[in-house]
Amino acid sequence: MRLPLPDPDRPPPGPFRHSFWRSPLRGPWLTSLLGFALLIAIPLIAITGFLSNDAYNPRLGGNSVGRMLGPLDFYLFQWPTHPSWLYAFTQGVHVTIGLAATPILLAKLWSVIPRLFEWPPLRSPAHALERLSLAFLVGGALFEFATGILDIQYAYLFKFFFTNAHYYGAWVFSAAFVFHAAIKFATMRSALSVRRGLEPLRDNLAHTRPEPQQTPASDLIALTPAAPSMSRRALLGTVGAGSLFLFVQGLGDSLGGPLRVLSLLGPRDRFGSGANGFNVNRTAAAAQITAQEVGPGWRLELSSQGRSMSISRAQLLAMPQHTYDLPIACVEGWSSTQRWSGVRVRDLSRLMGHEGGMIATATSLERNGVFSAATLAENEVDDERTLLALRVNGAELSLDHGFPARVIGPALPGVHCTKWVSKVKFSEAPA
Ligand SMILES: Nc1nc2c(c(=O)[nH]1)N[C@H]1C(S)=C(S)[C@@H](COP(=O)(O)O)O[C@H]1N2
Ligand SMILES: [Mo]
Repeated sequence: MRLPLPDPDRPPPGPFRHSFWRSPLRGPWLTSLLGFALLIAIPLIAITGFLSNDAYNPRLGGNSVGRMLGPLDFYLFQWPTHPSWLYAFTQGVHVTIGLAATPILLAKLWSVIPRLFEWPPLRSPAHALERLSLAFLVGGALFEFATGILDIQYAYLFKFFFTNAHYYGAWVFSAAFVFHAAIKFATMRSALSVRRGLEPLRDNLAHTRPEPQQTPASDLIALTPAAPSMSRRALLGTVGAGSLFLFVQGLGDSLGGPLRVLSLLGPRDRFGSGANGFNVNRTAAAAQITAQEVGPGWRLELSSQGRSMSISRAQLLAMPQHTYDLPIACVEGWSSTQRWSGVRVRDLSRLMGHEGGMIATATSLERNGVFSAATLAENEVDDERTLLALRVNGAELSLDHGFPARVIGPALPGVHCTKWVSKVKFSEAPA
């Protein structure tokens, strides 16, 4: 008996038939315009994402990224400490542009959906390769956007470790994106120039027609178009308005301060009602910090190359105190600038007999957290603004913000600002 092979000229009924797709709005111009917007947005998101990996400093093993420096790690330069808002800026761009690009991405996927049902599914080895690259492109985009949005919304629906999954996903997506942009660039340019840029936006609903067919024929243009239910400018206006809304609300979250009220969809406190008057990321209760541990018996253990000493909070307060306005800038895209006071980490390293050039690992009293230890690089330790903070905004540090002592420093990713510090260990930087 012979198996019936799929007939290349007779697709099964349903979405595999070209006539199934009837929107008169689909066509190369629409897809190209959306593609053009993504061609600007995606590289910004990707570059700032890879910069975040650099700032996390994977060279300093297991540095809140859950892994050692590997061949795929983007670590090209030592993350600077100037300006102090650098990480707030790069990560704000990453998350805010990422949110704003989401409606554009969804519209772009809608515009090319007939291609998901191409018939025959695989025509030749070259065609198979192209479809595989599209699977990585679409799968990578959906995975990166979905995991990123779930993470900033604190919706940990996934069981894997976000940082690693989002990072390796970014390599897959970026590679597929570069490949796709390279092979489609000429098509995009000609689709946008044939219909003279934004000209189709002039058509109101009554004048909305399918895009003129070209040679070779475009499979995006409907063969049997339905009557339009909205014009192209209404479609793009809706996408643009959604994108603008997400941009503004993301901007409010990343700039912080009074603008935080704009973060309408963010899960974080918008009105400065947390302890010390600002947002708390993980409360002391959630981290299971006990009153006993942070009571009068608390001591800071300093260690370096086999030597160690322990000092009380009163002794820390007796050391020279310094005050700086510095942001906490979280990977989730929000930032919050406060006036921090405390002891320079550099002064602690001097106490241990070092002139500079050491790295410092701060360990928290928190036991099971992923973020219970982080290592500061040499330039971060040596910067005079890097503090073991004891006070904030002129008041005692609250338990939720890390009492008795926490790390804060210029341009540090938030995750390196360890709270409830109990140990600081100085070591030589790895070669
Ligand atoms: N011990 C400990 N320190 C921590 C964290 C944590 O969960 N545990 N979270 C980090 C992260 S991811 C950020 S963004 C900041 C948030 O500081 P805040 O809660 O004072 O706003 O603290 C950092 N320090
Ligand atoms: Mo964070």
